Amino acid sequence: MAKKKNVSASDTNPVNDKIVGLEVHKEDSSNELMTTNQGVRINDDQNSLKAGSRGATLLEDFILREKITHFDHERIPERIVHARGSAAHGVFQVYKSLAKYTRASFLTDPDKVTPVFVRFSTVAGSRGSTDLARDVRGFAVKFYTDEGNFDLVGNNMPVFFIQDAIKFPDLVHAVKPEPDNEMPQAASAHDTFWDFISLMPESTHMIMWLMSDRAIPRSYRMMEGFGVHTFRLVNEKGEAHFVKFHWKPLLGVHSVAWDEAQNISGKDPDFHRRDLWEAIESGNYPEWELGVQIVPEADEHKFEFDLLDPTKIIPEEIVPVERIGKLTLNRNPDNFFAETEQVAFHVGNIVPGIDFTNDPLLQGRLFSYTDTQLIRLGGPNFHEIPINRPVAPIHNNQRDGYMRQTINRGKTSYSPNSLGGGCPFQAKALEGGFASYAEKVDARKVRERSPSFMDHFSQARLFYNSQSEPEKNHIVDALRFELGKVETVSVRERMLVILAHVDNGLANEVAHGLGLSIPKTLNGHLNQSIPADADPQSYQPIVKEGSLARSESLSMTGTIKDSIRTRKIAILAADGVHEPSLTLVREALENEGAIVEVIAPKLGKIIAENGAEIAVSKTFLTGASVFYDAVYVPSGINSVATLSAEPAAVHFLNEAFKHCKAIAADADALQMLQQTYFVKKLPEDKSEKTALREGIILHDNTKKLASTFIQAIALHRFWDREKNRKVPA
Ligand code: HDD
Repeated sequence: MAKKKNVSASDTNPVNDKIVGLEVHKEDSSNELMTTNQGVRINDDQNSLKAGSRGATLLEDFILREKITHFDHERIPERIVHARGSAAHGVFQVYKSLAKYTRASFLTDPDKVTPVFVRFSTVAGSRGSTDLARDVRGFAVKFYTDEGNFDLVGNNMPVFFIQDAIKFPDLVHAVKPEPDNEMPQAASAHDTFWDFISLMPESTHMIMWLMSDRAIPRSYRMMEGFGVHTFRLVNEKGEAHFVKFHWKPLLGVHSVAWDEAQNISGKDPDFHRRDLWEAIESGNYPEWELGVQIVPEADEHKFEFDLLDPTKIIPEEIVPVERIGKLTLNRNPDNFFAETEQVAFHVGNIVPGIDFTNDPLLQGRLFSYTDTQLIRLGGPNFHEIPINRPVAPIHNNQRDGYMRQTINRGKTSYSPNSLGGGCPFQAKALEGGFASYAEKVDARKVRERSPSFMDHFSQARLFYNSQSEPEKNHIVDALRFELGKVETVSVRERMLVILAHVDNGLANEVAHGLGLSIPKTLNGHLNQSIPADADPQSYQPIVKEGSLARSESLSMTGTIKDSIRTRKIAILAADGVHEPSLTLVREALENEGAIVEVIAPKLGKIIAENGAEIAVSKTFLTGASVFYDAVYVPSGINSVATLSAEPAAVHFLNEAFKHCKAIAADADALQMLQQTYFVKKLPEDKSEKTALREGIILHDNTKKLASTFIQAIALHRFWDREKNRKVPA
């Protein structure tokens, strides 16, 4: 049990109870002889057993049969949603005891280091689809606490599309590739998705998030996570508080541009997977703080939205997020299938001190996750798969079933029993036994939606109004793109009506791009999700203004922008480069924790002006500007001349400009920039202020260039560049 600090998050070879537990299941073939699954040594793995060297293969070849049979069964069904994912091991540690709110041991003992396994994912695409799809990202954390597994199965957006789990299959059918032709892959930009959304106004708030840049993160390491639902924390005395869980990345929240995302999807569909893997391999352990918004039970009805409605946030201005602990990912899995693919999360995996609420989306999820693992992992013993085992011991009377691993001893597998001495004993609350929060329930059974769930637009508007100008433009562009791909005009029009309920300006801009105008009246009701015998009026959205005009934390503008740690920077160079400049800038960047790669016309080495040899990381064929956060062109007459004549190098710069990245060049490298289309936009003065406004750093003093460049990269992107929207590359 992980009671004491047996690991520090920054250990290079971290070991914790879960890692030790996994160890016994590991196999390593180094220096071993090959065997069958029965342990028989194999003498020839190249040829099947035949009747003569040109004869038919013999059925008795048990080596061939075993190998092919296993191969034929190597695939399991992919997850119906969140099929595409990447995961890592890590640890969680709380800063100070939360005993006031919860009895969960991993939240009350600051000395306790709890092993975790975290899986990030996209939602709609298949296992092999691109990481850079416009989509929600899953953020699922399995805490192997000493009181059992707690799974926080969240997303990188704090709200959801629907309010009731009964609509989940409809939502997923609508967003998945269309059933007749299985198109498009990993994309919501198609008719069925928007048809459904346009009939379900409750999805409007989530749509704002999905159309924002949050849906195209720069890295899993640079996105927030949210538990979405309101949960309960329950303390030793049985007192409960409502809680919303947040993950706050220590590298800030950053996204790529949509055009960049589409480019990356072609050039490296594994971009996020690779980024996570490489960060951990290089010791740049991703970190998040766990935040909680806590609401006393007595305040349940004090808000202008319903705490049980998963399409609503609690604005941080109303209930601040308290940061209570840190998650560090410090170890890559050894085997993708065994760990990342077979991990089974379940929002219903809770521990004493944490409990559910009546959020109808959460309630439905409580059924779905076990059910899906039964088909996906093939039986009721998936909890025995090494990655799913708790570090807490398991003792109960469950037995047998497909692939049972545990060899339960003794005669009794029932309770009560006397033959087994009554074992295993039920645990009293004082012994850590889970007791559900005794919420009072006094109600009629009905299929209804509470009127308190019917305000679908005020928080969508709050989100939109909280965005910066560039962020708003991106939402308009995203909607024009998505609805532009929709072929049915009536669907587009219905969406315009929904958008007009959020913001007229937004709806008009989208309409303009679609060559439509916002319909004056809608044929039918806004909400088409109405029970047959209900009064349609009682299901229509309540259109009202929220009391908050803006909420800072909804925009990415104010996120952390003071570090270039783990950012990837390209240096464009060729033979004849001025080595001292290159080295000075490279070292300055690396000292700040950035990853620097030299891109040249060919692989191998380049010979600098002073004869120094510089190793090349990528060529213009294998590297592309979309893989980097910024680019630097050092001086050196021959190098600059070669690059200026290289269309791929010029394209590299043009594209970096288009995607609003920091670009630095030695004054002597100006010839190179003169080949670009943005030459006319080069800043006239070389002051630091201008450089940090424009994101273009031209300097004859390389030291000054380096320091300004570092500040510029930390700013992430210079979105204002998009004001002039003519940005070909
Ligand atoms: Fe779900 C997977 C997150 C609503 C049914 N969900 C899944 C995963 C995440 C989420 C992160 C991937 C876990 C992993 O990496 O293995 N899901 C959410 C969030 C939701 C949500 C944040 C709303 C707040 N989900 C939701 C509903 C249902 C499901 C309403 C069904 C009623 N989700 C599933 C599932 C999946 C799943 C079908 C697919 C694979 C799996 O569970 O293990 O059961």
